[in-house]
Amino acid sequence: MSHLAGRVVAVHGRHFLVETADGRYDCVTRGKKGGIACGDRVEIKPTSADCGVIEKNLPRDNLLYRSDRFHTKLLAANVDQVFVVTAAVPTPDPGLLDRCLVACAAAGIPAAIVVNKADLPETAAWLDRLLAYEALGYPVIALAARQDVAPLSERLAGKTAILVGASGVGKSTLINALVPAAEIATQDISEALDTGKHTTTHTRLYHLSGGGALIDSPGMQEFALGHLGQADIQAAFPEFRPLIGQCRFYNCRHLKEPGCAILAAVEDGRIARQRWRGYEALCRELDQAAHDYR
Ligand SMILES: Nc1nc2c(ncn2[C@@H]2O[C@H](COP(=O)(O)OP(=O)(O)OP(=O)(O)O)[C@@H](O)[C@H]2O)c(=O)[nH]1
Ligand SMILES: [Mg+2]
Ligand SMILES: [Zn+2]
Repeated sequence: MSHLAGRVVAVHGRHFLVETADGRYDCVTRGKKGGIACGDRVEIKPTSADCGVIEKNLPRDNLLYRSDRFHTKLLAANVDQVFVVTAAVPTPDPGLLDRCLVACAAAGIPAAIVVNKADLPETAAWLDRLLAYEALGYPVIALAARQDVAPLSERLAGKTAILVGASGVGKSTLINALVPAAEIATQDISEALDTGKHTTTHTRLYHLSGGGALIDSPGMQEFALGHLGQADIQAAFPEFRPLIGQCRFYNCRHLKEPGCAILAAVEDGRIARQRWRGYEALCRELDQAAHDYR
């Protein structure tokens, strides 16, 4: 059989579900290739009616991933839009949100913030905190997955988008509402059955009836960004941009240097201290990695 072009729609360990014009194939890679993500475009060689081998990974437009010193975790490839899903309950972690946004900037993928569970009274205070993000240029979309997903669906047409965020914010519930055929198990059902949480464990792409695709991803607690350099980190903070070049030292890292324009802005409140702390933490991790490497 000749080769078929397809797209990876699910990753299960070393198995990749690949969608082609000729149907879906459960594929493995030849040898120790690895490095294949949900959303990747590939060429496969079918070995039976529904199994195959990935022969070639086609060039990517982009790749969203996490990495620490030991592991690289590919989230998805060829994504047009990232929605960082948050909710006021369970208590949100602004540091995680910042890291998600940094990862998107580094991958060159537009990011928007979704606030799910708008039906909960705690949401108002969380939306207040997110006004600062709106001012930075990130769209903030508030909705309740169980009531009305129109505010999100109108932003999806024709695109490949991914939902990322902490566990329990409602990513899978949103996808079930947007893609009725998805039928992903969410936490509610399992709570009733008392069989533990129905947390998502695999990344998976679902097609939208109006064209486009939406990727569900497992909830994350942390977002390590070991692959980023100083320039990537700095460029991912839009509020720094107008001040770059105004520090006393041309190679200022904005950590504790005298005459730093960014530290001055943190001091007088033009830049949120919490955001700068996130920047500082990323710089420290970078230094630590360089130190360990020596
Ligand atoms: N009140 C309220 N609860 C919601 C809403 N959307 C989802 N939930 C609940 O939030 C819980 C978690 O939903 P999931 O969709 O499983 O969350 P998830 O983000 O996919 O979680 P992981 O797969 O672990 O990453 C479930 O009990 C949902 O019923 C909403 O709009 N309002
Ligand atoms: Mg889920
Ligand atoms: Zn500086």
